[in-house]
Amino acid sequence: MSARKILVTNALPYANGAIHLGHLVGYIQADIWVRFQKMRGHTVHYVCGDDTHGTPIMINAEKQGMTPEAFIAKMYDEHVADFAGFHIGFDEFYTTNSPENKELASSIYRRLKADGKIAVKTISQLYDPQKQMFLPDRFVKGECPKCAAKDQYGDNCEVCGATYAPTELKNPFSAVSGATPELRQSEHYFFKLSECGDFLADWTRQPGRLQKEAANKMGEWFEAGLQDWDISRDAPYFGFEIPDAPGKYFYVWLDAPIGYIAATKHLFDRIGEDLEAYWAEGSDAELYHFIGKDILYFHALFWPAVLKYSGHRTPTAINVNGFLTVNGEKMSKSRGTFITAKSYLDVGLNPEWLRYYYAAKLGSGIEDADLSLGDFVARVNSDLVGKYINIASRAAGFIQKRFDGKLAATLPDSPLVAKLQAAATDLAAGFEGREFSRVLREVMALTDEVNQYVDQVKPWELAKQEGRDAELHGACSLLINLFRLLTIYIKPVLPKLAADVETFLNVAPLQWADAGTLLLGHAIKPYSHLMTRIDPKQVDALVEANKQSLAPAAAAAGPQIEAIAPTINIDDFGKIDLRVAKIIDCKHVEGAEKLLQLTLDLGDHTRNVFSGIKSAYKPEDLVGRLTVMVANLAPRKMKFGLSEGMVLAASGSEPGLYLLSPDSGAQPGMRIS
Ligand code: B3M
Ligand code: ZN
Repeated sequence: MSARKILVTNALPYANGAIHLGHLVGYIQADIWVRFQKMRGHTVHYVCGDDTHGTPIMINAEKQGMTPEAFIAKMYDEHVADFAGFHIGFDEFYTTNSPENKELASSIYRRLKADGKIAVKTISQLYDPQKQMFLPDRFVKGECPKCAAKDQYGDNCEVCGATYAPTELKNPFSAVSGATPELRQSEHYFFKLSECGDFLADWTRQPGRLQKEAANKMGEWFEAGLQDWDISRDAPYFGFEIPDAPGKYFYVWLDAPIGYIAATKHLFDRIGEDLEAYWAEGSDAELYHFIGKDILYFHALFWPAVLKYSGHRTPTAINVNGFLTVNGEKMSKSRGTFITAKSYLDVGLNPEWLRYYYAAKLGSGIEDADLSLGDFVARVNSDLVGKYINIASRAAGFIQKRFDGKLAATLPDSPLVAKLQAAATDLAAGFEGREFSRVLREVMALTDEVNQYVDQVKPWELAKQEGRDAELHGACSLLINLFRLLTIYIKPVLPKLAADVETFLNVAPLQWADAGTLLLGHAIKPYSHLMTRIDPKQVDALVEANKQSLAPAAAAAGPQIEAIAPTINIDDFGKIDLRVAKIIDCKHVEGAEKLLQLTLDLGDHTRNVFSGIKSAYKPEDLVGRLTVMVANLAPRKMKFGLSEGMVLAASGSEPGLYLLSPDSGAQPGMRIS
């Protein structure tokens, strides 16, 4: 098999937040695939880096009283530590805020412009007069134009699901300063994606380019028609200024994927590899981007077109992974399942337990993966400790104590050697195709067969019987060899464990081809414990830590107090009829991520109200409580039914929603004034 030249990237994590277990699905998947390819002897470069530009980072840095550069430097160190903690073996983890990326973004822009792919258009956008900055959609808030729900983002309503332009919001306000935004015009620079349809249609049709689900999604986007892409943002903006366009900056998503090239350049300058051999048009190297399904649009439309029309090669394939759910639900801060990578490591959980569990869930498709915490404990303890480690622990002691640490020169006849060696081909195909769940199922089936041999041959019985040392030596040497073969097959998933086994076996780092050989008459090292079982209490501690871990962070950073709304007079206030209401029933709303359905008792009648407080409350915890509602709000027809009022809850800049409760003694129907 000829050695391949392979470049692999993962999505560049925003330098705006901690790495969480959801992020790790894609990183662990790519890392397993890279490790497998390196075991096969291919030349593989694995690059990534922090995605550092844009308004959110600029605003967050300001909130923390830091320069953006200092803010992203701190986040960089945290991300590097998190990935190292999970054995994500990047050859280069760089940053988009780098001189290489600045130079590359400018030169790519210039080539697109020379190719006539850049247009300048004047657009209207909401502007914050107080902060003197244009506001991205997510930084404008207001009342939903469809259902009048308050405090909705500028692009979609979380209560009724409507999507709209920020200019359609009622009573809009800047999420940065609270000021009322003004509509202003500004020149923007566009990449003419609308002229790239034929190339992109052909590019996506190439076999192996995209998974089926991704290709179908592309079809929908082609159907909808490709729109030119606004690649500029006005000052103030943390990013790279566009050449010959003072005050105009590259939109973060223009220079982010160019960060893949910049990270490659930074690595290749260090190791003396040729950048053009991997990134120039006509390159024979393979290029794979591993990404989450939420950023497919950028990677399967904008990015290949930008590469193509700036004289670069295009990706060989885009490998998309689904999202993570925990215990069957979206990760949730209130349930403590929005778990950061650091908190997983801090409670002492072995990162390879998670690597194994994710791999056992991952196939080549884009399905979401569920981390069922109970199953996680059971599966890791059963598969890794109960089955795989068990083989070595049953044999190693006898080799050490009875045979001076030396394996037998010949092995007893057993079909298992041939079977496990023959599995290498099919398992390699499984790893190549990212069918990790199938690979591990097959490896565990082989492990079961080896354990059946252990139960048949019973080394511990043989050891007690006179004159059966040769049999004991042969059986234990066979088991150690079978254990070595299994280790080769799970090494991409469990690199640290495999390294410990290599030390125990006293062998050089195992490569895939080593499955064709055996250890005969070979001296091994004393066996030491290779992996402990998961203690369920550690997982409980992890969930608890994540319920609390967000509160101290908020306390440390200090909640940001929202600006007081514009002044009203007492008559305005008098129009609002606030009442004490008793929650007499409360249910989840099928298909709504944020809503609970409340039945409220107002003394002489009941009301049906939908409320966006699901993230903070379980229905069973609310029944029987008194709360405060706006009783004379016009009923709202929503996606899930008619909502006859609104309950009041407090919220701030940090996560958390707090339902208002009147003092004890108040009765349903009482008016509040
Ligand atoms: N930072 C979004 C994300 O973290 C973005 C990826 C950039 S990859 C060039 O999912
Ligand atoms: Zn709405």
